[in-house]
Amino acid sequence: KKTLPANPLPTVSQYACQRRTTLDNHNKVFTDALEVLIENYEFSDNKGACVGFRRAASVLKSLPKPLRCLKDMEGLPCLGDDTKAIIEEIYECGSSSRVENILSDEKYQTLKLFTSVFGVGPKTGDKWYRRGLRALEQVHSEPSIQLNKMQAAGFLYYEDISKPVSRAEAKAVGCIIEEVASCFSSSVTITLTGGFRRGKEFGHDVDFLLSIPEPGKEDGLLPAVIDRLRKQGILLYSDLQESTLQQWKRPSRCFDSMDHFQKCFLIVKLWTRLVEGHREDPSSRRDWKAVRVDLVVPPVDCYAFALLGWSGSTQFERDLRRFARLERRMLLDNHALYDKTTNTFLQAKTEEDIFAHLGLDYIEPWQRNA
Ligand code: DGT
Ligand code: MG
Repeated sequence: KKTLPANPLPTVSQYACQRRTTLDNHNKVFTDALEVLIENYEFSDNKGACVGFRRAASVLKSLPKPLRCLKDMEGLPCLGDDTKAIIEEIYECGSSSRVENILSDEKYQTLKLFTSVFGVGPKTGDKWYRRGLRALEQVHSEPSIQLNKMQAAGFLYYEDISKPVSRAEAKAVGCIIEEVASCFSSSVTITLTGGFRRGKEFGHDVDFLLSIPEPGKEDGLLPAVIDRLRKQGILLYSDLQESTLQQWKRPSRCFDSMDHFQKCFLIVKLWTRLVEGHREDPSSRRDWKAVRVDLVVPPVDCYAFALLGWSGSTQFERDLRRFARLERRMLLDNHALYDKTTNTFLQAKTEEDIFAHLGLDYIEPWQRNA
């Protein structure tokens, strides 16, 4: 007599770029727990442990239904013994002691707080922690601490930029950017990328790709945009990074290296009356909100690669690159796709072209929430 598997799941690929991951996460109890571990390993710069747990969490996010028993984990890729033990404990006790210990750990709590400030990464956070600092007010009133320009803005606008940005706010920001960019050139197009392109209702910032169809015409676009925002009195912070594309040779193996496009990281003042669906709140002290905005200007011939690279999720991007390298002997980054077998660059006008070069089924942006 044959017995059927308890819960037959379709075969799941080890690569996020071969899975469709919507925002509908049926295994949030488990992925939330794993994300605490990941964050804690990021704080201690344990890259190896991060990789394993990130892949495991990403596999769980892609599943079409909740894991109902331990047997459901059989045959799933990327679930190491540590992950399985955590899932098992959550099944049995409702929570994981390893995760609970981290959540109540003073160092974890403090680093989470410090790194929630724009411009403060794990290294700086750890430095402040080792000096005995535990609260943002303590950092701010410590005379021996020199904040850089980015961190100073991070503290100044902390209340606003630590709050999520809504889709309606992102749209309103888009209208402002579109308006100021079109003063520079009427042929500028603007595309919302990042989490909002993947269908998220809230984000930590708003990411846009700006593009001009005529090659070379994009020089000077961001300085002009920044200048106009300043003149309108709505520029609260700007960090302009000029293009370093000349130094770029071919895709690098390292995901975390930033791309070479002209880009800027901004904080803008968004008048709340410009936000659709906004209702006057008489108790509110201000009629504006500070919002983090990233603008990126890729040259036209890189546009599809930039769009794919800036749409995320970060885990989806990592797995696309890993897939390209290990399964196709190709190097992918935000600028290009390079075939190491033929030593050629593969051109692409659209994201679909890039998936086709890689021999992958096309994955829609809202299915990239890996
Ligand atoms: P959010 O803003 O928290 O809702 O989430 P996302 O997915 O919009 O994340 P965000 O804004 O940090 O970045 C958007 C995408 O841009 C991200 O999925 C990948 C790309 N990106 C951002 N920073 C880097 C980086 O340092 N290196 C590379 N290669 N790509 C990056
Ligand atoms: Mg974003």
